Amino acid sequence: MEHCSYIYNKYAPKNAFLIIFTIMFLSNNSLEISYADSPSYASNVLKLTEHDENAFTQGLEMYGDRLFESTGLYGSSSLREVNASSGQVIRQISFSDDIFAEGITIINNTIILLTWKENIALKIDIDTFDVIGNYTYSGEGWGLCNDGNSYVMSNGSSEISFRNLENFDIISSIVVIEDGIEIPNLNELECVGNSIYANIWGENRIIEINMSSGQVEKSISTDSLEFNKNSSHSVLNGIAYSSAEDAFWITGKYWSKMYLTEFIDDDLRISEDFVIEEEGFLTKYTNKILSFIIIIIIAIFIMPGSWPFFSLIFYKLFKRQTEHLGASGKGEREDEIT
Ligand SMILES: [Ca+2]
Repeated sequence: MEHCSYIYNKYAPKNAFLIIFTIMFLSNNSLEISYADSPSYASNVLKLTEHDENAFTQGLEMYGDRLFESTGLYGSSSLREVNASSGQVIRQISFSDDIFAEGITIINNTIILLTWKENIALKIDIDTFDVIGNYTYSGEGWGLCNDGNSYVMSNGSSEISFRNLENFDIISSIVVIEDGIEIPNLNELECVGNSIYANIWGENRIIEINMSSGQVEKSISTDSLEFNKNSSHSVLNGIAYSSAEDAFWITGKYWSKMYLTEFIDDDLRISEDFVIEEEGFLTKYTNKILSFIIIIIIAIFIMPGSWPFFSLIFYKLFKRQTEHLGASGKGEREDEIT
């Protein structure tokens, strides 16, 4: 007993190190995949169409079966009507060089177009594209949608404001929170039911926000959609809900394609991504099984009294083998004599 106790104390720090190392090794895969608690969704492409890859897309919205897009930058800001089937621009107007167009929304046959730092929202007739009025506001303008009762606007922060349809005054606002953390850089918006969909500047994902609480209810990856790799400005920025297809048109700045997508639970995804995910799954569990075997072996070898036990086993096996060889050798010799 005293001998066993000595062995145990001698190897205790080493045992602790091995156990900690093994636990870290085992938990490595889990750390890689659990980056957020929001339910994770993926973009499943239903169809795709062409998109003007010179368009610095800032706003995208459907009105019935018609698709409208705004593009930004000083000197090249525009408003377009786009054929959703072909991606061709049906008609467009350009704005003066001092206007940097941002998000758009449409209500009562009027398009409302935000500007970045000009503190003005233009009211534009949907059929003639004539500017018929404007609103003024303070701060920057980024994304815009409406829920039928108010305008819903982002300004690049984590705050979304609800504005009066008559005069654009702020009625209320929410702060967007995901897993207890404020989410800044909210950009293009889309209002659907009681949810606001927003893409986040510089990120390949869309979040679904509870319109009342500001809580993020879904995080939808757009990693499977192809952006323009030739431009560092080619970021996701365009969400337009198509009620006829119950799906979302998605595009971005300088993207050459526009994608009609549905958002589906990651676990139910059936696509090429699913196969890749499955391979990752198998790899993950193969590693865990190997880790488990290693920890069992380590546990056996560091267990107090294991060495005398194994010595006894090896001795018995050796003795048995020697006896067996001796017996078979005698038989062979007897066969030779015969
Ligand atoms: Ca939109």
